[in-house]
Amino acid sequence: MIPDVQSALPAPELMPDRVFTLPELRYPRKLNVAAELLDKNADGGSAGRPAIHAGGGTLTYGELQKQVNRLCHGLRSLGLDRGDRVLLRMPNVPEFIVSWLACQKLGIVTVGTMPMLRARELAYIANDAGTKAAIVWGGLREELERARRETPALKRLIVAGEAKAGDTTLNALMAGEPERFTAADTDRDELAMIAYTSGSTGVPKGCVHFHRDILSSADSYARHVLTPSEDDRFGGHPTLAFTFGTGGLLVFPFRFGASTVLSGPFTPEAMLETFATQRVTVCFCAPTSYRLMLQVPDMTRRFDLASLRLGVSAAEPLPAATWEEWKKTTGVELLDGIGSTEMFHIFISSVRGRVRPGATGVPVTGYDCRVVDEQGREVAPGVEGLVAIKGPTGCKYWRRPDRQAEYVRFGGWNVTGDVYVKDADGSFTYQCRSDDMIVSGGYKIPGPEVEHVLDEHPAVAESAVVAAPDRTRGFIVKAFVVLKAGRVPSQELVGELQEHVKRELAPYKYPRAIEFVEKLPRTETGKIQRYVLRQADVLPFDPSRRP
Ligand code: 3UK
Repeated sequence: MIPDVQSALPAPELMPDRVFTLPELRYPRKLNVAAELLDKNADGGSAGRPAIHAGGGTLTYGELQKQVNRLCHGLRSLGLDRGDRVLLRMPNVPEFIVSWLACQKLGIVTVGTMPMLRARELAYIANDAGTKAAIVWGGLREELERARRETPALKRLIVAGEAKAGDTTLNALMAGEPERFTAADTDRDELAMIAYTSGSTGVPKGCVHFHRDILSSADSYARHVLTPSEDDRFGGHPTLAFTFGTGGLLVFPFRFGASTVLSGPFTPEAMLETFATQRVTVCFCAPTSYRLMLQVPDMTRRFDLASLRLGVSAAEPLPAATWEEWKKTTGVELLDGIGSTEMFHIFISSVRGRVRPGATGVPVTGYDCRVVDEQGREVAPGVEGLVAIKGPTGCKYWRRPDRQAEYVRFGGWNVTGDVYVKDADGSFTYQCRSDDMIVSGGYKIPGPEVEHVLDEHPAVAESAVVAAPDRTRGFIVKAFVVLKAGRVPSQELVGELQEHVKRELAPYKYPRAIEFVEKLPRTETGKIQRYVLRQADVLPFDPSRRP
């Protein structure tokens, strides 16, 4: 392991217990995720089979391998090599996959970033991960360029897609390079990627995944729950930078010699159109997106969904009503699954033919899950508690020993912060989050982060942000705002505050509802009482305070 990397990982006593009892999870000591996902297919008789469908074209495993190998040489010619961190900022385009695989093949650690992130969020991630270079999509360069003023170590930008004169482009790096490259002989527990999660307090945390963690998720969850074949076509909207997407749209299809269908920004019609025309067989979406698709008039008459054999639903709870309506409308079963950035992917999932709508499901083969109290003792069936997980993947925060102990507790168990009930039949039902994280449309929005940005606005004295129930999105972000003396509530000010948040943070974090209040409810010790706000039982703004 690379020295500066070793010190950034949790101390051994804070490491999660990792369990590799399934025979398919016993990997050799030397293991490279790109060799497993790409070379095994391209050199193993599948060179002519499709790997990526995008923009009307198809890239075979053989073609993909050549591009990846050329980029490996190109990246090395820039001095980038094993152990370096490279930031990826791209939408779901083939270049993302080519870059990701080339980095993995070299032993470079990929740091995927959500396309919607703003400069301040990107700067934090680039500095925290110590990224030396970034591969950025031309259309997404602006926020990264703004971030660069604060990221001295980020020396190089490599531009994919539309470029400007003087750019180092991905194409130029690949041009003329040899088409063969032997994967680095990485250790199975060598860093492969750092995935950032917002966490409930608003300071992003990097979750480290080793080469074998990524494959383990494919060989437990995908292998046993999705039972994929070479003929499957995986599709959906999660960004490739989110581990839900990295798994569903890259790792899982390639692990089984299947193909991935990449599509543009999500709209319900565009997603259905992709499912129909690209003959997607397994799709990955958040419940909110399934609900939005169900609202499309004449959905099944306009879009032929006959190819679809199952749909994965994750990132937020899937209500029984959404499951039933999707089944009634399309005939396809949705498989709810809870996963996290820390665990790489899904660890509790519904099982085909045995779905209990409303329940998340049962532990994925290879994972052990239980519901425990604050001391880590298992509670009785039917009793609420924290869900705790052990399996082949686990939480390893990058340079965050303080937060590590919150996730990995009770002797190596991963504790996600979700409250669950385990029923007598062994199925797990989600109840709520145990912290201030707001889950809206599958996005994770830390209340305190939004408060912090609202409080920077000149009109705001203080604010508190909570989750308010919403029919489509599950929950929305709602802000209670106390204005500074002399400032008056207005619809314009609501718009101004919303714009302010959208400018400073990923736009999905903005408060869709804002209520102006006289003061925030607090405990005697001064803590904001968010449960009071969730019941919206607060003093409204008093107009007599007008200047
Ligand atoms: C919540 C769910 C109820 C839960 C993710 C699949 O969502 C993913 O990762 P994040 O790090 O968030 C993790 C948190 O999201 N959650 C996710 N799925 C469900 N709550 N039912 C669900 N089915 O609070 C969890 O702790 O953004 C999901 C695969 C990979 C992922 N990274």
